[in-house]
Amino acid sequence: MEGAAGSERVVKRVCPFCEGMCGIAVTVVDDTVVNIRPDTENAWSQGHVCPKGIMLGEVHHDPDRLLSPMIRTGDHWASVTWDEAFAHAERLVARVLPKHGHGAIAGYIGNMSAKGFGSARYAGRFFALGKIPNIYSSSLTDQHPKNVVCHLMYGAMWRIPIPDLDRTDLFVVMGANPAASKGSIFSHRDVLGAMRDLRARGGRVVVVDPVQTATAQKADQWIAIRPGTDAAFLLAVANVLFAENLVAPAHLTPILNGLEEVRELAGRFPPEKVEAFCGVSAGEIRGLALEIGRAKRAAVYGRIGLCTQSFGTLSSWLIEVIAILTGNLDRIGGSLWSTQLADHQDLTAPYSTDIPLVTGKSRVSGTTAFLGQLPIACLAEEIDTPGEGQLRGLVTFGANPMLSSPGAERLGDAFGGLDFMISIDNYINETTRFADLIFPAPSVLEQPHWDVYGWAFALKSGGHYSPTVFERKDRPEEWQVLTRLGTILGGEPHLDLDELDDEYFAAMCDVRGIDRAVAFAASPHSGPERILDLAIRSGPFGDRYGERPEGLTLQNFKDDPRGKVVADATPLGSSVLNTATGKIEMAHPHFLADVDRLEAAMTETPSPMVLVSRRQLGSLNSWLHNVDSLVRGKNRCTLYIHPADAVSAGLKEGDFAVIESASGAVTVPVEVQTQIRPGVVSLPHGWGHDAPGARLRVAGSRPGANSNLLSPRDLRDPASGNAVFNGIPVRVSKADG
Ligand SMILES: Nc1nc2c(c(=O)[nH]1)N[C@H]1C(S)=C(S)[C@@H](COP(=O)(O)OP(=O)(O)OC[C@H]3O[C@@H](n4cnc5c(=O)[nH]c(N)nc54)[C@H](O)[C@@H]3O)O[C@H]1N2
Ligand SMILES: Nc1nc2c(c(=O)[nH]1)N[C@H]1C(S)=C(S)[C@@H](COP(=O)(O)OP(=O)(O)OC[C@H]3O[C@@H](n4cnc5c(=O)[nH]c(N)nc54)[C@H](O)[C@@H]3O)O[C@H]1N2
Ligand code: SF4
Ligand SMILES: [Mo]
Repeated sequence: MEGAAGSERVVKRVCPFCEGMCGIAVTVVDDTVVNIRPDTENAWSQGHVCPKGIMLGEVHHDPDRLLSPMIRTGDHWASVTWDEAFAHAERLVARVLPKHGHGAIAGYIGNMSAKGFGSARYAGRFFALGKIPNIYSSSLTDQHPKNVVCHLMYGAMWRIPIPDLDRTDLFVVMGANPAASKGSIFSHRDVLGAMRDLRARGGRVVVVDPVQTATAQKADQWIAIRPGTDAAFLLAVANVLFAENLVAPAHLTPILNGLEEVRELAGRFPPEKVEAFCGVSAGEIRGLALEIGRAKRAAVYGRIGLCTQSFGTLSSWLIEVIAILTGNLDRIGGSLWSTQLADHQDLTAPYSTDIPLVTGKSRVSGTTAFLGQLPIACLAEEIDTPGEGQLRGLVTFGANPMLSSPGAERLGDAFGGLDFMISIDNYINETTRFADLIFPAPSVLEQPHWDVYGWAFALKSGGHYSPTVFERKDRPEEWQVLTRLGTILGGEPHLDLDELDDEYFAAMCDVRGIDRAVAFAASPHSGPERILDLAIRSGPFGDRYGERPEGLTLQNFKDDPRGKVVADATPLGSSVLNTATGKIEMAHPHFLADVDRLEAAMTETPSPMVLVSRRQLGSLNSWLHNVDSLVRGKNRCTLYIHPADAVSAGLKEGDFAVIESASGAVTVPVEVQTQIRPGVVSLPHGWGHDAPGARLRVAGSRPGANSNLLSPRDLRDPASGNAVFNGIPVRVSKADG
């Protein structure tokens, strides 16, 4: 586990930043990380790694990273003790709670709240203890359309099918770039390597993307679709499948509702009708449809480019429809559901499975909340619009909405007007600079790790326990911080934390049908370790606390730093389904009702220039730009533009361009690229680190521009409320001077 040579030790663990779940070996001398290398012995990743995992030491040692709680008075920040911080939190909450109640408090959970050992297991607990009724999250800038789709079709919003890349014959990638992102809602140790293996065994890879990404460059075919038109494209694919008698739901037939409705709908979308809209010839659409229909096994995968567009729900729905029509859903080599070794969802997720699709309307604009959450764009207006129910207090948690969401300007003003704002974060950044109080989260190396979301979207059942590299005796553990802060927000600051945790654990034992007394007796630890142990032991491969002696416990993973992969995913049949009928609802009226909007869009004159987003290997949304080795070298916050468009705009490589949309303008250098569809430009998100008051010295010295200043607040997918970052109409011109 740990080898010692003098003061040197090597700790094997996993990088938590993305679903790659790479094993790394961290060499530490005294209190300093001197080297990180890929762990070739890791049972899952087998030595795969990217530049971010190797830089975990720099992230940990970043001098701007917060080590103690911070209180803001005006522009001044003071570092305080934990006791002072909790006392201050009580004072802050008292500004709102007695007079306005919990309805005036909101939470905003971001991407990083899901990646910590404590936070992944206590985020739901925190908001429950805090009695916070208004929860906003980065889900509504991400996969919410998929949640809506799986909720309606399968009765379970997190039962999202995953492409079985290792066993397929045809892999179709739409709106995803695993070469940069490493796969999303699709955990794989090495997507590009698996694409290479697929092609070597005679299979094919097709990428549908307005940009010929590094993934598309490794594919057999690139289809340069016009942004925001995938729903029409996929309806035309379905049209051809029906027309050519390639529809064969096979094993799904007995559990399928809605085939006739889908047949009728697809009949209205022959390839010839959509080719101009999609910017893809009818021949190319037909060719792909025939290929999908005739392939023995095909996996069609759609991700962020499909979710964060105007037709996010329709396109995400149609990805499922194509899999069902061709019998590829729940089939080896098609798309499968995962079987987790340590499923936490019923234990800790802030989402309930028994939730209606529509959960309310917003106070100010009457916007629909789907599955418990309002669009992010509603947050600013709910804060800055006076009246009964106005939001006056906010907690942000592992989130940087000032860079990651639309409408940053109004959001910043709104944050400035709150009665209190508390953040849990590692930095004073573009968002947390507005907080009155920041609780520092532990660094990756200051806590154990067991990936929750990675394994949830993996087609292998496995697990890996990462030990803490640097023990921190001077601060409470993160779950304790969350529990304590939760009680303060809940108006019950004097509750006993250990008792609360025992209560929480006992309730989880009940969920899993485990005898409480047995579980308590077998669990020396408390907090997240105890929950993880329960998840493993009561899971499909667990020992059920001794009932199945050959089964697994957390200790088995602590004893083996390589981790374990114990099974490949297999079809799960109707056991996954939780719909009222017990069947797959392929043609839910919620989807069909949105088709008119698509048909209307097809008659509109397209914008001559639209913007899409892109990810970069060295970034993680907005927050790794303070690591010098990840941002050194040439400016990465550039606009990709096609040579023909560059000529029209009078731009050449390296010139600065002004990009304007209905909501704002940014200025960045251009990179002239043949690998992009004419009429489309691409910007990375997560830049724009020039906010006054942020304490990010490296990022601030190479700020880039915030691409979301170009994302209009009112542009969203109305069927899910999800934000739109792709297909935004823009104008590009040469910057003065
Ligand atoms: N234009 C455009 N915008 C996008 C996207 C896009 O493709 N294009 N993608 C969207 C997507 S998919 C997402 S998920 C969102 C992400 O949106 P956010 O979650 O709002 O953004 P992040 O940059 O991931 O912010 C992570 C925050 O967590 C903090 N942090 C880092 N480590 C920890 C930790 O251990 N604990 C805690 N508590 N905090 C920590 C960081 O300092 C940072 O403030 O962005 C969305 N925005
Ligand atoms: N290095 C790195 N890795 C990350 C992240 C990161 O910021 N950096 N973020 C993580 C997060 S939070 C997420 S959610 C995942 C996302 O992971 P991915 O889904 O793989 O996201 P992207 O790499 O942004 O790829 C989106 C692709 O969609 C294309 N696209 C845009 N509009 C359209 C459209 O209308 N139709 C089609 N067909 N394509 C379109 C874009 O050109 C782009 O190539 O990545 C995760 N991994
Ligand atoms: S960021 Fe993802 S791909 Fe990179 S090392 Fe970490 S887990 Fe692996
Ligand atoms: Mo995301």
